[in-house]
Amino acid sequence: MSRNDEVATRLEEFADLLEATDVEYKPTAYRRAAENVRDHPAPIEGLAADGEEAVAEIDRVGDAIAAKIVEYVETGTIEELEELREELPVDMAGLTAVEGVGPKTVGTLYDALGIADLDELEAGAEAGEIREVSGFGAKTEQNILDNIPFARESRERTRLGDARPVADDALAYLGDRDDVQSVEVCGSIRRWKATIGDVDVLVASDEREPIVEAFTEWPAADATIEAGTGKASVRANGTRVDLRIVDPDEFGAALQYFTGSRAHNVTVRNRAIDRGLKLNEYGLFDVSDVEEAADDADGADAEGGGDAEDETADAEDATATRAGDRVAGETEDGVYRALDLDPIPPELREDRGEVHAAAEGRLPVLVEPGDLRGDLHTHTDWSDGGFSIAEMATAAADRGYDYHVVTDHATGPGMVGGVGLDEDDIEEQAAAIAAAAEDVDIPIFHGIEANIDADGALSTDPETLAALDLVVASPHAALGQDADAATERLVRAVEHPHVDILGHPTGRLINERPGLDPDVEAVVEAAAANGVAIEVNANPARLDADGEFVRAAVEAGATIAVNTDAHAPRELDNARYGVHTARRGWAEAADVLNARSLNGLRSFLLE
Ligand code: DGT
Ligand code: CA
Ligand code: CA
Ligand code: ZN
Repeated sequence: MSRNDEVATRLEEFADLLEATDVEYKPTAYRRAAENVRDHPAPIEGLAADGEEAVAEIDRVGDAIAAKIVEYVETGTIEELEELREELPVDMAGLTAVEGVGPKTVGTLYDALGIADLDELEAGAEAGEIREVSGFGAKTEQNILDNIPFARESRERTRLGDARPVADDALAYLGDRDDVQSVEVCGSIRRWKATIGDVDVLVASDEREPIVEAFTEWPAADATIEAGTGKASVRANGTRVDLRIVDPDEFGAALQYFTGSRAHNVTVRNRAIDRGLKLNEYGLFDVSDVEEAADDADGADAEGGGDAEDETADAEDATATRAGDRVAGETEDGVYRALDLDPIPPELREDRGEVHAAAEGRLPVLVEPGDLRGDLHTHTDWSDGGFSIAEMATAAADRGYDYHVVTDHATGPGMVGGVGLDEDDIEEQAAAIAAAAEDVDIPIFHGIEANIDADGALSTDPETLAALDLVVASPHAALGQDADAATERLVRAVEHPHVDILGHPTGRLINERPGLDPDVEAVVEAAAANGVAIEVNANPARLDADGEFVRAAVEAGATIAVNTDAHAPRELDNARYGVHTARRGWAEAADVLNARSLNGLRSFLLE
């Protein structure tokens, strides 16, 4: 975290505490100032050293706030903030992570019930105390209770889109070194899970110390959490990054072990045991000739799983865990092959039948980023995008795409501030697209992102939709409705005669709101029956549909569309997050609409 981020976070805390104690206007001023401090190009500590006037040069930062910033940079605290914290000693960030709980609610519940953190909030709701507080009721109380688990998790896990650039940076930094033979990420980030507990990095080398030292000096690292021999952890961009260094001939086994998931590893390890082999982070060993002591440890290993295993591994000395004749371990593929398995792509390693499929030689040939031929859901400055039709389409052509689809927002629920296009705007845009197409090397299709109302109707006229090349229909409002209503809504939208793609089906925002919880089977069956593609929205805040949804869709015979929903040219780069999410759902290129050629896309749209 830069000092600017740190100061901004303090100002935001200030704003929350003021709001909780019912102060008006000031919270907004603090939040605006925080935003501008965070985005300010110059380091705040430099400005603070020049005095309050220099700090007050930042837009929206007045004299009072500038004085507090200087106080913070000089002393590490802000007296007034300390006083507010004493007045309201609560875990503000934790409590406000609960959907529907804002700073005001936190203040009210603290005054009435002394609730200071998530555990106390949960206990208060379970005991029926919250419904008794004026302004609250049984329904609010139940909502709070329902949203607590999501809030807990969102506090602990980082979005893939925030963690992956950090991982890529670590790979480039370590990969540049002569003493590093191989470097790879492992853990959940290699499996491309939507959220990441920590980033795991594995290095193959004969060296230890110089690499650990370099890692703690990695420019992206804000702090060192621990540094040992062959192991270190740092914090970068708010995420923990674990480094392990192993000998080159054990790299494959370590990669397999530390990629997980745990459930996948248990199934693979049991397969090894069935064959008289032993699999651990050092290699795959034939232990048929090794004496009983090692067998015992092995047994505990297999049954214990999870955390117990850490202790087992630590308790055993390194020679014992390497006991037996090594049959594989240098490469990960070699480990799988020695177990009579086809190598299993990391995205599939969730113990959902992939080991069985690998044994039978029927793993899917997963879609790859290079398979995409175009993007079917993008925005321009006609709605809330920041760039023109020609700029977006040119960016698509520059990426090597064969076609581009513009799908600006239509008016409807969830579209605030006149962002969406009405029927007249859409007609006008058709002419603008035709004009832009003259200067761009690839065909531009005219689509729309229509809104799915709470009851499943679309908020744009059927005649207007009929005239368009492509219709993405997405839910944007009423995302808290119950499961049955959500299922009915999405099925009805999919049955609409003009809909081609169901956009971000649940409307979830990762770590922010859970979104709709429909009966996925019903939705994907309707999609397959009506020739509607299920979108994997590649925006890293969404990744919606998720891997499980995709898997259900693929199994039902529905088509998948991997779209970025880009509002700017650089957001077309998010496509990889969508492709890897589709891979988590076992999707092959043949399942993906925009992996098809221009003619393939045309015939799908005409069907
Ligand atoms: P995360 O970080 O919570 O998103 O999830 P992972 O899967 O990255 O988990 P992490 O970082 O705790 O460990 C990375 C991988 O290493 C994990 O997927 C499996 C493996 N692993 C680590 N510790 C153990 C253990 O004690 N037992 C087993 N079986 N595997 C472990
Ligand atoms: Ca991890
Ligand atoms: Ca880890
Ligand atoms: Zn969109």
